[in-house]
Amino acid sequence: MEIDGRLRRLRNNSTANAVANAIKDGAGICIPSFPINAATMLGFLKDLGEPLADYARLIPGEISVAPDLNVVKLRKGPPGKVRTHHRSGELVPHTARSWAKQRPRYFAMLMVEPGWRDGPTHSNGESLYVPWRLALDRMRRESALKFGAAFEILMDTPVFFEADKVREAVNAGPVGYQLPDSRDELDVGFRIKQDLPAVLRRCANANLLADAVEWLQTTARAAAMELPTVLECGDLVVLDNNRWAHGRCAFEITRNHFLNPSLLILQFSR
Ligand SMILES: O=C(O)CCC(=O)C(=O)O
Ligand SMILES: [Fe+2]
Repeated sequence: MEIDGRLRRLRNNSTANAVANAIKDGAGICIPSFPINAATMLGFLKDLGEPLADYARLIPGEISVAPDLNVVKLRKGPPGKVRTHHRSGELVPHTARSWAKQRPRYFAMLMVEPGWRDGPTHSNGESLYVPWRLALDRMRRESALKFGAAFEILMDTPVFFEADKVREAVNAGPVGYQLPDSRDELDVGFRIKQDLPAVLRRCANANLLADAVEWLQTTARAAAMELPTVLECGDLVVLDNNRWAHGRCAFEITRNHFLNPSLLILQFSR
């Protein structure tokens, strides 16, 4: 199992089965030079599972570019319609559909247009990927005692929270959960929204959980920032959405009145 957080690069003629096996092995996958075509992407990924509906469709007033795909970052749309799905600020490590009852097993993203990349490191919208296990291991090394208490809170405290805009049935279990094919005691899943610590601090009696989530997330962030991933056009990333967190560094949104053309499409699969 790769615990250094680096993505394993597979050839672009790899089968979905090869991807599933590598993911089972613990790896996060990157397939370079994948065709920039929504139908090809969905056709390839549907062998991994049934795609969950694009959540843009669950947001009133949002437009959907292709069925089952969620387009992020920025793109000049039709006149008068500029999509700004994500703010330019950093996205700290999180998991997809963390709030939802029906959670995707895999998370995939295809880089279409990376936008400006000539800023200092950590300011070009570089992608961040990290297995939660790597963060847990660092936390345990930092303090076994503190880790024991935090891990118990993460694994045992039931909690529910909502997405910012999407409204769908919510999950009411703990943020950490056992996996049927777990390899060791740190090989568990997490459902964590990027701003979860702040959300929890607004709830009654959730401060200890907020502290534990914050420790996990800041440790994951620090680890991911050591290895920011600069995605090239055509890089297709596929992750186990229980075991791996994803995020993104901040980026410049406009320059001389021009919008950063960066665009990335995502797909979720059960
Ligand atoms: O913008 C990105 O690189 C990632 C976006 C993301 O994490 C999300 O939409 O959930
Ligand atoms: Fe995300």
